[in-house]
Amino acid sequence: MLDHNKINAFSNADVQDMDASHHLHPFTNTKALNNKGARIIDRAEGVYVWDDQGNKMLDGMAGLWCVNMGYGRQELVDAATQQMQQLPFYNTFFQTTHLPVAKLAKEIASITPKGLDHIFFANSGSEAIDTILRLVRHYWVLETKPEKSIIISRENAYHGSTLAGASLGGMSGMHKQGAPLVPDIERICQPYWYGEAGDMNPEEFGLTCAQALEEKILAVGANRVAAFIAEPIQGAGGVIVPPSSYWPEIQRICKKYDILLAVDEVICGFGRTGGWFGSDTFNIQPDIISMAKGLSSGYLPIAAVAVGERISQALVAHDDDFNHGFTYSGHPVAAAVALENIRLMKQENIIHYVKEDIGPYFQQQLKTVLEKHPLVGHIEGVGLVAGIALVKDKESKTLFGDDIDVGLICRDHCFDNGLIMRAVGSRMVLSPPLVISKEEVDELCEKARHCFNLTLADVRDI
Ligand code: PXG
Repeated sequence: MLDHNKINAFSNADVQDMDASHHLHPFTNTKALNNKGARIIDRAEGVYVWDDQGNKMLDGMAGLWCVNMGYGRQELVDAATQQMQQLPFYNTFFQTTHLPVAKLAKEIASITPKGLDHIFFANSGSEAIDTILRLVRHYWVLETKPEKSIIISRENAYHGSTLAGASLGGMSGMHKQGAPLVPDIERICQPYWYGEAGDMNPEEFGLTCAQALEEKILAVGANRVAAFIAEPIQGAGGVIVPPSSYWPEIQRICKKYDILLAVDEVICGFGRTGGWFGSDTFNIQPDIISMAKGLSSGYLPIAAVAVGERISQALVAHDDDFNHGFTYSGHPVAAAVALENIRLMKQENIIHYVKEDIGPYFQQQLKTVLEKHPLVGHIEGVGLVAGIALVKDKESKTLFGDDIDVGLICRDHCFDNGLIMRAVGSRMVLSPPLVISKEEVDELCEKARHCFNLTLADVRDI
């Protein structure tokens, strides 16, 4: 075998040079990165990753919200190897199928919320979101209501980076690039209680934010609205957990106006919140959901859309093609890995572990160790996902000014001190592998406390 991926055949500078000369990184200021040189990640095991200098880091982000079953799972490697030997690829376009994809569709249908029994495969969360957009609009055409083409989403939502994903998302930085966006998309406010509720209590605020959907539907006309799309908990937006009044009201409004409810489970799916899906945790009954990331624990790219009866029946009843799909829709190797990943999740009782054991412990330890810290304004989370608001003044909830990027300062201290945490503006977010132990949670919290101290020392006098 070639040793082209053995890091010791290359110096750190060799890799950084190749990278700076030829690799365009996603969501990255290329100039700034190339001046500094990328950090080179070399290997991983359990909840830890190592860089090429031998520095060990606790991965509080599970890669990028995805390595749910942890690194180094030989079972997943074996599943990929065996499938590659037997059938490395065959398409599913022209009336063919194969065992891994058929089995995986059945398996996913058995764990998705009630009625979501038909599965369309894609390779990334963004492709799954594109699929949802095309499918819900197509559905209303089949229902002879083609004027129902508007999709309502939310400010500060993240639904991926393809044109449909960027358009549906509520990230202004993304809207500025590559426009014009997909038409017929409207947005409402996010249910960010800590940051945006003023004097309202969480329940009042949750209702108010949900009722913004009703106002928007009435403003554009219910006869024009195809669907509402939202993440159960906003992930990349900073881990925003909606008040408990929010989702029931959204559900009521969608029913009342006959609007499809699309739930983006790319982060919340596969155990993150202590249920198979965020929809289970929040008791949502969606018409259609997207999933990716935790489906294969990130070992291979695979994503899916689970379609409820209403849409699937319309598709089946309609004697024509749905003109959509990807070369690698239902890739056999990715499907085999996803199947093995779900088997492992069941064997290790991971949903129960997150819901009843490690999730509550994680949330409680974050509060015990970090809540009193002078930088910490608020901690929110469910299961194994959490967002921590860093503030200049706890009492008044005052944020740092634009001249201080407290999140990035904190993130860099974390990296330098053996902890990977992501910064979303001034919010620090955590989403560790679901297999994390209590000792590892303790280590994570202690490291975070240490890094918050270092951050405080940096920003106190500015
Ligand atoms: N929906 C949601 C809710 C996501 O979180 C996507 C769709 C798109 O998935 P793909 O596989 O196309 O990336 C995502 C992805 C971050 C970050 O910095 C988050 C995501 C992706 C990249 C970075 O937090 N989420």
